[in-house]
Amino acid sequence: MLTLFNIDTADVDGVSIKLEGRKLGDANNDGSITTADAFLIVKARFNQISFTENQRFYADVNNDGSLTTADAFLLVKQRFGQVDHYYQPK
Ligand SMILES: [Ca+2]
Ligand SMILES: [Ca+2]
Repeated sequence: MLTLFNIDTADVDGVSIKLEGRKLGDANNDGSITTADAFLIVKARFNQISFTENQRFYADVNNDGSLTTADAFLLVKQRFGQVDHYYQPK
């Protein structure tokens, strides 16, 4: 919950809130989806690196609960415009 104090509501004629979260697939949390994220996913898949739970969440782009090469492949498809940023076919 967000609470704002000491605001004179007489001076407010509108409220706009924009929330921007981390992009799904942004495994390295650099703000963009790149092949570097796909590479990290593959490395995590084959236990060459370990992901935090948060990284696992953002790397599981097909939302099946596990990290596989399918996540990396889907991310590459998104990167090259074959699926949209929701990882749905265009
Ligand atoms: Ca990234
Ligand atoms: Ca997955």
